[in-house]
Amino acid sequence: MSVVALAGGVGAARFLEGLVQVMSPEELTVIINTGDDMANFMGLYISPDLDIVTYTLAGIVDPEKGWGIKGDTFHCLGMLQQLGFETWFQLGDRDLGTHIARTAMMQQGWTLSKATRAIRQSLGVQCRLLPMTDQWVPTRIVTDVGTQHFEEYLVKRQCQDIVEDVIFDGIERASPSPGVLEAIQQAKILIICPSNPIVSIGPILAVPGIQQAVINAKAPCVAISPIIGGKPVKGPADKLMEGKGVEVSAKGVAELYQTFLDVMVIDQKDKKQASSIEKMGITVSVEQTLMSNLDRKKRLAQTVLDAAAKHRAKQKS
Ligand code: FO1
Repeated sequence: MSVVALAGGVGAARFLEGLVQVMSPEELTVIINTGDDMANFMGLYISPDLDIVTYTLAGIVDPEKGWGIKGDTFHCLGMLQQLGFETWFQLGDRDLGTHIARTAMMQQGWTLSKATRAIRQSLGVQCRLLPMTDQWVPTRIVTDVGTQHFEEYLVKRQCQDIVEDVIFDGIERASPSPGVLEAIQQAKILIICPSNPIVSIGPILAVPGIQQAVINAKAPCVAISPIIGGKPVKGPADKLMEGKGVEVSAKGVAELYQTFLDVMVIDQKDKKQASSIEKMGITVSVEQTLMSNLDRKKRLAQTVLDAAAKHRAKQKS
């Protein structure tokens, strides 16, 4: 039963942690956002969402932050600070090992896809992790104080600036990385993880060919709303949705996905939005979507698989 999930960072990774407990990981392909990537951060190629998903599924992610490596030290960063380098992006010593390895592989001519596969295999992650594209397509946030890389907006400036627009720089020249379109076409279930719809799922769908593949896919497509009670569980999804003129609600997310979405899993807090989402032709499943522990993650994942199976059975009847 091949399952394909579109994923961004922390929220998606937490959901995937439950998913790989309720299905065999070898049958799971995760297509991951690379719009957060920094191609030359102190000489390193940094890919935050690839690492968040890889570390989480490898069981080594820092559980509180949701990124970086549990128990990591920051001696290298301390020295860089002493040498006058900017250290707003907290790269731990073990985490730096990954960035150095990936940068070295890519300098030897490996694609991001090939480097990602080598890293996840070394860390014992059994499911397939595919960057959305092998080209660098940085997400840039247009704000009232100028245009900045997404990580600068999020981490360096702590989301203090007003979002006027979001640009996926160079995305029109990008192509899906090897295996992405085939995985979507052959999938039995497509899952849109609970990630920021604008800067995590948005870039993936903006890579030429991917959104159309999702629309054309035979598989039922199920999304979990990343917005609960009008607020994101974590991160700036509200600020980015407002910046793009999208209602900050489960319904607003459903509108962004309505060209391909079959089922939307929303939280009990948002059950009154079910009817307006159903009017878009999307089946709604009202659940406990806050993933506060592994058991909740597993149950949510099972709910998603069951909802997809139910939708497919309905399609056949
Ligand atoms: N997020 C922060 O808020 N502060 C950081 O210093 C930080 C460092 C960092 C290092 C590696 C990595 O893979 C992710 C990191 N993140 C950090 C998370 C990242 O900024 C975002 O959470 C993702 O890019 C969005 O999904």
